[in-house]
Amino acid sequence: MYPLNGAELLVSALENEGVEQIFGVPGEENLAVIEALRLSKIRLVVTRHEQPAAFMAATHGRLTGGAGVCLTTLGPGALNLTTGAAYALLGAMPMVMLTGQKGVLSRKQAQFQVVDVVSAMTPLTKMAHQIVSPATIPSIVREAFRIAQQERPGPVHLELPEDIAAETAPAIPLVAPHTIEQPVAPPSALDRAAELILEAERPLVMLGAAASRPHLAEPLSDFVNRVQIPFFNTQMGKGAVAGGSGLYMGTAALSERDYVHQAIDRADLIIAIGHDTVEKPPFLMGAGGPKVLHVGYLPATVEEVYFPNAELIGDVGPTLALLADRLGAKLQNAGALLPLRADILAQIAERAEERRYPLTPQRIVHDVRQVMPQDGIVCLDNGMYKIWFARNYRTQVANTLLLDNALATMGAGLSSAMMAAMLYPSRRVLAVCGDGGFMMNSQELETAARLRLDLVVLILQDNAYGMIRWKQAADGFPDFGMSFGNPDFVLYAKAYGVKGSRVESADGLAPALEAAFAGGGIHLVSAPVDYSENIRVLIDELRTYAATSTDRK
Ligand SMILES: Cc1ncc(C[n+]2csc(CCOP(=O)(O)OP(=O)(O)O)c2C)c(N)n1
Ligand SMILES: [Mg+2]
Repeated sequence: MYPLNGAELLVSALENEGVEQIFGVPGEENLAVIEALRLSKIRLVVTRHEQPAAFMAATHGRLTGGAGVCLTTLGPGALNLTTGAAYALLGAMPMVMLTGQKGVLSRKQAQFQVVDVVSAMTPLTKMAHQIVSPATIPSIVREAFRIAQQERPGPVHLELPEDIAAETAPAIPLVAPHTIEQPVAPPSALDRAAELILEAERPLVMLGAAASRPHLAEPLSDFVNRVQIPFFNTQMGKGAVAGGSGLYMGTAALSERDYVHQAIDRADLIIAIGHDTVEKPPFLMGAGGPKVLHVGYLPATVEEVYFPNAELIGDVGPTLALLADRLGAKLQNAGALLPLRADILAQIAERAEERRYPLTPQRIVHDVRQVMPQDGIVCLDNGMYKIWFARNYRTQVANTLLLDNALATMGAGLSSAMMAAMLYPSRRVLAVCGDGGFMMNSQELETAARLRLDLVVLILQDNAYGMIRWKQAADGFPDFGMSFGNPDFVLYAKAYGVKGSRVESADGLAPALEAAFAGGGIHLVSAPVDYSENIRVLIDELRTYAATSTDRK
């Protein structure tokens, strides 16, 4: 084996971490790493822009808990990772980003393409570090993965200058990873939390973003089923407990005044499990509202709209099991808010089967649910439909509705779906994108086709930045600056050598999706959407409901 150069040592350290694939774009400064990858067990997946490489790596981290890896050259390539870094940082997704750099020991090309990438990455990562000697590679790579993967997970950046990549490395052993168990909450905190819950007359569980960590699905479901307290979730906490369970009260896609807030406003205690305030607030904490018990791996961040009254900090799964032991049969009021459930869910389900063309968002969500099996994965880009999916789509299995309510960037939907399709080739995977967000990274259709993925992409066409048009109207501004034209998506698909079809009637969406999945490969389905429902339901109807609901309190 020895002697290895810096690039080869880096790649063997990545193999040592169990890395199976790396997403990225080549450049002169990472050629040695690419050569080392060619000779390794790791697969190099070339993408058509660096941003989607980061989105894919981050989604690998999100779905598996193991850091995904992306690779770029220096300067322009590295800077194209910044949005992906922010996506992983806010979304708590473990990722390791590797970038090249000109030599540090001599600079034969002076400042050509040189920018201070480590400084640019510092505020966007948990750690950003330049490797200055091959001898440090085994420990720094282990450290990078440890930091990326441990709570709160996120991105790490390592820069490998080309001269260090080429330098002969000393024979330094790699550092073997090992399992680390997190501590559980101490008995005093568990007693206090149990007391709060037992005193509550109308308790409600909230599942936040951290509840979707891949290993938490079982312990969370156990906890909710043992204590029988009804629950709602934030957008990113969706699916953490089977949504079909009789305790599901809804998803807080808006911060206030939605139907689910009937339960939230009446609760006197919210047990917020894994809430991460990177999400748009699921409710606005304030004087006179419910008390909040924060349960998490880390203490709560204190915000104007979130300042818990008590905290239970530790490994969430085992901590919740200990909490449930303490509650046992003593819990009298667990189901106090359950009578509200039927009404909330009925309001949400309204108009789900309406035959209107262009299609209503409610009908789109309904029809997608029809064609997706329980374990099928829907990956959203960012646009108006995200609110409708978060609110109306019911999940039975953890991490089957992937959305970004943290950075909320456009352009990540297709990449996240590609990663899901790579990880779970036997499950149906659907990307849902607006016509704006899809076109931000649509070039990755070529990557998806090259990878021979099975993937359906639903494009919702309103020829506009629909979500901002909705906000603009809601704020009383005239309609301006929101519209654009589109390519013919069926022809566009064809140009990439993938299939495409158009939905042309109210009843056409479900069969089009069904046929697309049945046909296999990549299939683009474009459907026109009628967004007049945005104002009708999410503004007018909810305003009327809020005005009358004070009487019902
Ligand atoms: C990269 C990025 N740019 C701008 C925004 C602001 N933004 C949020 S939603 C949205 C409109 C999305 O349009 P589209 O993808 O067509 O979805 P629609 O709302 O029309 O369904 C915009 C511009 C954003 N979130 N991310
Ligand atoms: Mg649009």
